[in-house]
Amino acid sequence: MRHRLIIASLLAIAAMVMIVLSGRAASPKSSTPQNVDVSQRHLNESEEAIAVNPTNRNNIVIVTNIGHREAGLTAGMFEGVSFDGGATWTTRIIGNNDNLGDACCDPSLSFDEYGNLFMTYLYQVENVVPIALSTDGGLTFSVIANIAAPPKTTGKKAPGDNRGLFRYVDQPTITAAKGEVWVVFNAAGPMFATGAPVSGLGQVGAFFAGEVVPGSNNCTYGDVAIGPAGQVMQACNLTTTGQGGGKIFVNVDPDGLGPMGFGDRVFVAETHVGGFDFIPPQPDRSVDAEVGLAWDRTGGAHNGRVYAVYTKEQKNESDDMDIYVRYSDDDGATWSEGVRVNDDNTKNSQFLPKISLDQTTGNIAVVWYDSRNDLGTGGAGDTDGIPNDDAQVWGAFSTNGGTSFTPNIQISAGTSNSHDSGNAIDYGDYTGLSFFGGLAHPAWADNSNSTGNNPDGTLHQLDIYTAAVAVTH
Ligand SMILES: [Ca+2]
Ligand SMILES: [Ca+2]
Ligand SMILES: [Ca+2]
Ligand SMILES: [Ca+2]
Repeated sequence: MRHRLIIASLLAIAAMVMIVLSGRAASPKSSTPQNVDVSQRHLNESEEAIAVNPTNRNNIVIVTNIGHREAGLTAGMFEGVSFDGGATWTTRIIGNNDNLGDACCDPSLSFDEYGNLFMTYLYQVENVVPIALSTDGGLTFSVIANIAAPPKTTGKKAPGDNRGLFRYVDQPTITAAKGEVWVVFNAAGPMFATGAPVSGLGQVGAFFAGEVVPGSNNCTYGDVAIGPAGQVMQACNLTTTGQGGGKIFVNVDPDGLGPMGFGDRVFVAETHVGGFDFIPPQPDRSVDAEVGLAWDRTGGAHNGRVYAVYTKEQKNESDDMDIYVRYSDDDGATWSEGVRVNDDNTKNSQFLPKISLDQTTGNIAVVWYDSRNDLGTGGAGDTDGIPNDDAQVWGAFSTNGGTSFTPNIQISAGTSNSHDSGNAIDYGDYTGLSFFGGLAHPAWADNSNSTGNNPDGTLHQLDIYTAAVAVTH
């Protein structure tokens, strides 16, 4: 620990020297927040989850994928824990055949109002979905449940026909609030959901047997949100093969853990984004539309409004992807027109959005990877003279219930190139964002080395970066 502090101090001094020497000539706009390299680790970290503890807003936790083979590991994920608002981080590898098992990847995190930190992820081999709980702000976790395929006919919410269910599992997402915790994931075809009651710190009941979400076959990369009355919404991307198209659907369970199940699916938006839609800045993994939800439980002006963020490709296979937000005031039955969040005038790619709602204010934040500054003509946004293959991270706020968004903010100080990382999944399938108490905390994969402390140098393997972004109006 002490060595880490000394090293951090030396790095800080080195960074100041570099800033003086460079004369800040290539510095981003002054509005760009201070970037922090959380992982400072050799090899690739990507596909990150982040959560801020509502009982201690200085406690922030990040968990990400890592490359296993390159590190000589068979399993594991990267974890960073901060107790000073994200300025400094304690880091380790978790799920490397420790008490969290053989963690593959796909982490999702959620703190609840008691300070419980829930985590879900995928195992390497087993086709069950683990739920882990930390009651000490992310310093330690233990597995409290493994969600397996339910028996075929038992349980009040049992699916009718679950042949083939759990042949594989993918992309679990966990959300906790209002005395309940829910997880959704793709269970080899349809989306599957289950939840458990929560009554205090470390006080988590049993997960029910679970249910198949109606009409969700081939719908994946989902999200789940909890409303002010304890109602639950899942959203997913119905993807056809390849890049041709996608549709966003939601389903609502109106009484949460009560006896009712998820209702019929409701169409939200057409995206033109397939499950594996290739774009120049994400050329190896490709992207999906990456729908995300946020539900206002503030009791304020827009209490009960639920927001959905997603990516839309303007003309199919144009690579001109943009970020949109819609909202619903009737628990997902009807949706507003889409509001475009990115405010650039280019035809370049914006992708992998994340939304988070500050439950202390009702303001929303959206962040995404953004290639607007890569015109292939050199300069700060272009690493290689090729247009639209480099990316920065940008974001915006809405302080009026999603009616409009603020001028966009460049959040990453540097410019990254995912293909240069050699990471087979590029930046990953998603990015992280947690917005609480007026500060948005994004987490993203970055190989710009803008902070000068990525041990792999510039435009090589990815580190995980974060920043504290103050709400703007
Ligand atoms: Ca497409
Ligand atoms: Ca665009
Ligand atoms: Ca470029
Ligand atoms: Ca790294």
